[in-house]
Amino acid sequence: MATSLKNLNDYKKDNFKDISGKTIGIVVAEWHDDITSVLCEGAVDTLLKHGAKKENIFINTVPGSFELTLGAQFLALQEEIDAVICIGVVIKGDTKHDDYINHAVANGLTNVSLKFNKPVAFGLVTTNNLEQALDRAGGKHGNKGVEAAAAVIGMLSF
Ligand code: DLZ
Repeated sequence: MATSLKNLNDYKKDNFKDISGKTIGIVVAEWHDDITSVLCEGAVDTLLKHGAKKENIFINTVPGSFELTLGAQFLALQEEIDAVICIGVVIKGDTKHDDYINHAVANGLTNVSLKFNKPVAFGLVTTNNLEQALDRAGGKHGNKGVEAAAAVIGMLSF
């Protein structure tokens, strides 16, 4: 978790196994795409850094974060996909839309992961304002896309 003391990019990599043969799907929400694109870059860079092959990474977009769950399911049901990373940004507004979306995505991705027995990373940045989102997309709290990719590598190494 990002706090004033902890950067999202601090992750344990001692137990990471070779992922050069793994195929990973990424689902990216188009809402706040200036931010989700940076998160996606962080995820891809991290996968490559730990041995994934570029040709084994498949990026798909969905309209908004609410659609991440179905996007993840479309990918997870493909036999060749070993893990899925979902990326989105939901910023609090005047209404409770963020609550509904965030809970739906958290529950939905948990279900997809358990249904298909594959790692599905929750790379959803859920913030009170734009600044907090930018802080977590290459800003002072690192890049949550990096953290999501690290989570997937960790689970593929389980
Ligand atoms: C409708 C909506 C709103 C208000 N805010 C966001 C947001 O901050 N981040 C995001 O990824 N998506 C948002 N959406 C779109 C919903 O996720 C979804 O795409 C639409 O409700 C259509 O199902």
